[in-house]
Amino acid sequence: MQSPSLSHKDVSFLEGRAYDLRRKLLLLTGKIGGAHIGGSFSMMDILVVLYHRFLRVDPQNPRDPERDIFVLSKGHGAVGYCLVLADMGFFPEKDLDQFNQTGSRFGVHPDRHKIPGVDASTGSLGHGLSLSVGYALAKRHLKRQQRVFCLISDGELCEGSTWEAFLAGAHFKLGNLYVIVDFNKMTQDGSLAETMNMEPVRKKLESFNWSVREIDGHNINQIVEILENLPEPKENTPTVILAHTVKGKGVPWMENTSVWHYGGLDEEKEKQALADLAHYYGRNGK
Ligand SMILES: Cc1ncc(C[n+]2csc(CCOP(=O)(O)OP(=O)(O)O)c2C)c(N)n1
Repeated sequence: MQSPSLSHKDVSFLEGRAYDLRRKLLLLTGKIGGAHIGGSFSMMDILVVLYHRFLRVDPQNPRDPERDIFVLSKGHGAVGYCLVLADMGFFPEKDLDQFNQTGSRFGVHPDRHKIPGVDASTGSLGHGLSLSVGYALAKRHLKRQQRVFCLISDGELCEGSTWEAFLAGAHFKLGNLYVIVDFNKMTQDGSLAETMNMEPVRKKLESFNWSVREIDGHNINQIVEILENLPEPKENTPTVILAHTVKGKGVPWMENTSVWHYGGLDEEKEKQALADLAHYYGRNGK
């Protein structure tokens, strides 16, 4: 279904950004020797829509006290996240040539003290949601209407601290807290079902008194629609969106496998990946 506020031109713009950023990530991977491709590709469409249409952030004033907060709890997705931040103008894209290189401000995980636009230093899985609860409590205490978004991986559902934070979010009635689960059903070592079966995830979250919604996390229309219809921050129930995604989305041989959780690309593989991505987007190599 097409969101009423979204024209075909808007959809093709957003899809274009997602394609371009996936492409840049493949090129960067070749350049720097390796990167977390799988989990960056699974969350890419969500990040593009969030940043281009919803988050109230100002690349010229990254610490604007009136901004919405975004916490990438799955910090290993930093390479994809930083490409989105560069695309938004938080820093020059060229700087990312130093990603994860010795002495660079861009480590494999994001550092809020070094990267403009990053609100939380993450990478040790299972902590971003607790940080977000703190942010949401603080905004409420200050009577500010900003929203706090937190993107977690499904692997983080295996962390006890994540569930403590879900408990706290409901207990403190944090309607200004919106969690998106990048639900790609894959971890670093295999499927989530094999690693730690978390089903039924929806029922578990509902029993923690969160409002639960589900979308296809690669469908631009669905992402826009769900974000457009979020409850107001003044409400009493926090929201969690289960975004069904595919690890490695866009390059068929990287999809649904933990092999491409982190990987490098030689010249031949890079060429193949770029061609397959272009084919997926119907771009014929452009
Ligand atoms: C506390 C902690 N334990 C282990 C790791 C190492 N690690 C990095 S990514 C990952 C799991 C990847 O799966 P998931 O979290 O579902 O991420 P996604 O599939 O979205 O990339 C692990 C275990 C870590 N970063 N933090």
